[in-house]
Amino acid sequence: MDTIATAPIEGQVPGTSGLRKKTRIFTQTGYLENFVQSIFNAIGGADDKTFVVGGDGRFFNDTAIQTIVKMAAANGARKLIIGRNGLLSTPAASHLIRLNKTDGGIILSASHNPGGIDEDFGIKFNVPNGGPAPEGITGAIYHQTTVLQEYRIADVADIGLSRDGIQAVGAMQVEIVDPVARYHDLMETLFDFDKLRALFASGFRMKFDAMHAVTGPYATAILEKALGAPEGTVINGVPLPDFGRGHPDPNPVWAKPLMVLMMSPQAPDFGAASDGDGDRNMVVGRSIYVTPSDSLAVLAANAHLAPGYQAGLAGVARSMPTSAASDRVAERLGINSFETPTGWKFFGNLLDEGLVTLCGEESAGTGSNHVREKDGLWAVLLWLNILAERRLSVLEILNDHWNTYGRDYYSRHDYEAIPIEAGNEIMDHLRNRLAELPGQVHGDETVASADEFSYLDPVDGSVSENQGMRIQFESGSRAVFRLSGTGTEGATLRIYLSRFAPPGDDHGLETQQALRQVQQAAMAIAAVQAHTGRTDPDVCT
Ligand code: VG1
Ligand code: CO
Repeated sequence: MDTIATAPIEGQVPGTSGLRKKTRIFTQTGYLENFVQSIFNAIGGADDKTFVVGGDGRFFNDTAIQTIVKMAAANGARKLIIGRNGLLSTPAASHLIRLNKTDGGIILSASHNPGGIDEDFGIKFNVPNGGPAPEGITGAIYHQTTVLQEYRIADVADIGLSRDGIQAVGAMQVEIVDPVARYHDLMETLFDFDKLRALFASGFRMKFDAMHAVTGPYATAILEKALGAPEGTVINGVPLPDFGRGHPDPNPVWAKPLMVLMMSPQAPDFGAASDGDGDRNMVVGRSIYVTPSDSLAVLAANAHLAPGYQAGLAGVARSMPTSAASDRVAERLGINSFETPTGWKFFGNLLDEGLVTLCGEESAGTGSNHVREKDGLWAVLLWLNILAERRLSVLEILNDHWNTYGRDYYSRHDYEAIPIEAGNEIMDHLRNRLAELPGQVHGDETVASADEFSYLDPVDGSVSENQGMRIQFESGSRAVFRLSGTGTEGATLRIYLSRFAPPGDDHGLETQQALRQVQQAAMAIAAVQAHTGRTDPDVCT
């Protein structure tokens, strides 16, 4: 074992979902090592502990895993459970942590950010409940990075990652496992696989775009092999270190070819995509894109049709910028609903306490109490189970939903890579004017209320402040402003827009058209053009 002297490295601050940086930063000597040692230090050492380790297969994944193996051994860990070839989707890692009752896990991913030597890399620590470390722990990890003086690493050869089974690294055991098998078992307990097989046998057709990311093997094993969907149902199914030079973000912009197919006369019945690490999902029907906020609401309203949820739901939680569509369902069902800050770590306590069963975010994340991460393929299977039971098209299901609950028109506008100062100025400027905004008229909108969201966790009493500016208009529309916590270049301003059309209203408007009025008011209030020179967003989802 070697103890290597090091010094704190600036800026190792975990964001919304772990530490994300340019790959070239992560590959600098000591960068990964410092952060991994800081994780171990923050949790009281790794001695005699067991961890799950895996990642989304992006460039540097395997090298990073070899480093983590040597560091875990030198820090006295008892055992590591690693996905074959270093691959584990984020939800599968969460499941393995829970199933094996480990002391946590280390997940290597920058999720929806592109991969490669000139792109992004990331690392995060998950706690024993299988979920992302809460702020108390990420804060402790960051503190460790600022005082670190040494790290421990065993001077041993690389291990083999390609063959399942147990091997020894000094006194530590390493078990290489099939990344898909246990996850597949779990899905079988939640969904009616016979019914899904019958659905595909009856001629139902879908395309699942794995975006050359980690979900390919999971989707192929479950959709094609277990459920009998025709070969070719899963496209871009082989994980690649650079995601085929794509941007593994399942939204209408980055999953464009799938969108084009689904809007064409050749469209199959159902389309779906997932992100780099498999925790996000996009759902699209023939000629209809389902916003993630609507998807959460539809899943909440119909989950009882799947065996795993037939007893009903305890409640539904959504992140604050997500539309209120799921609140309306919870209200009608008479179950709990919660509004949390952005990031899956805030759902953990609610799930652990049994206060909610489903959770979701507007950024294409949906999940349940089966793991403690959002889960892309799970959401797709739940949709399929609902479609198999209801025998309606996606469009019919949405129309029915909107007729019952009303429609929340929704879109997120991202202004990417703006100067960090400009991003901060916009937020400061908004914060300073919150008190004077109510009553102001901007274009056709009048501000009803304005505040900065902060969250009091009802389970552990922790408070998370500065979680975004909310502006509610008298029309019922809403605009929310946040700075992204996952980017690696400058700042990304996210403007979340929504407008409610009650049952009976026109639900057939084009989304951006429906939101134009609130968008113009939002741009004026935040003075986006004055601060950034930008008039249009880079990405609208
Ligand atoms: C984004 C999303 C957020 C999500 C996070 C991690 O964060 O908005 O909803 O939880 O990514 O998702 P931010 O801070 O950039 O807005 V994943 O799939 O990238 O781990
Ligand atoms: Co992800």
